[in-house]
Amino acid sequence: MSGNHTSGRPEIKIPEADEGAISLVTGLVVNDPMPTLGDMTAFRSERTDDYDGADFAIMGVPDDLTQTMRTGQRGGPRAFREASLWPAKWLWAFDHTGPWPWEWSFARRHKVIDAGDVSFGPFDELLITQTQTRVREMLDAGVFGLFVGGAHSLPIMIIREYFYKLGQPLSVIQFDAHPDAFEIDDLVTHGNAMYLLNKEGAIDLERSVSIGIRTPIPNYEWYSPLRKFTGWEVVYGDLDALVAEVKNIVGDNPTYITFDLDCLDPAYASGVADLVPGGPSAADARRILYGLKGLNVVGGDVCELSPLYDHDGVTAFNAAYMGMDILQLMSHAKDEYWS
Ligand SMILES: [Mn+2]
Repeated sequence: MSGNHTSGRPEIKIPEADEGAISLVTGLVVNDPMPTLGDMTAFRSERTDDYDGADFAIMGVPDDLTQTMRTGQRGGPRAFREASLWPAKWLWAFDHTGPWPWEWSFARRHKVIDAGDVSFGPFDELLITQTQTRVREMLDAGVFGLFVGGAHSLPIMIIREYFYKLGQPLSVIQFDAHPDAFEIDDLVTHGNAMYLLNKEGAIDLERSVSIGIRTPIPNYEWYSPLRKFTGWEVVYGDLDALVAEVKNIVGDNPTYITFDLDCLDPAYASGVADLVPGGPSAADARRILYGLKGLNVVGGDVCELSPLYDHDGVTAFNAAYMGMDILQLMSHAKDEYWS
């Protein structure tokens, strides 16, 4: 290298825009780069631990220590963040509408932050204490969360804290192939959330539902009040009637949506721990979620995403869209119930 030739090089002309940048691909003026560019925060939200002024936060819990089937869910939050950049472009693209089929964008209407991941050691119970501590901080700041798993033990730790904070049992809408009702008292596992939360008084089973169940339903007396929609009721049934029944059961109670991705038929979600054919399509699941608009949704999670088994990344994409839909429900509920 010798000499300096910069004096002779042509000027680079940058396209002008009133706001944001111009996408050189679409020609649209957008505030957001293409999904393949930039930092991987959830839905392009700001990565910060500062809850000041925030309405909603997304938090990852990269745990598969509590998983007994196929593992790899510790990679779930990262895969979710990357996939979330695709629906994110629709959150920021237009003023007049939200991402299909929603009327507005939760990200434009409310302040949403990416609160990062819960941190814990590889072998110890810090998973539980650290997760509950961080959820407690979030709720004490007046912020509601979308949580990304991680194994489906996640709702145990989160709904506990919602119960303490709100001071009343929550309604749960559980999307799942499995009841998660094993009577295991002393362990936080991916298979006993409904049992433990009911035992602790944190959920109101008579005002809760499970959707997509297709493994044996235990004959426990405590479990009988819960309305359980089987996989086939979802696949072959009338979804409008299903949605109406769910809304009737839940009413206006503070509601937490826990979405175990194995609720989806394995055709739409290979990247999970325990696959059971006979579940709804991604389209049917999104139709149900959209139908729940108007419920008092205060939080939710998307669990069991294991990138190790996720062919084409389609499970992660579906996880991101289900997560977006849950945040849209929270955005509607915020305006209706919590403003
Ligand atoms: Mn499950």
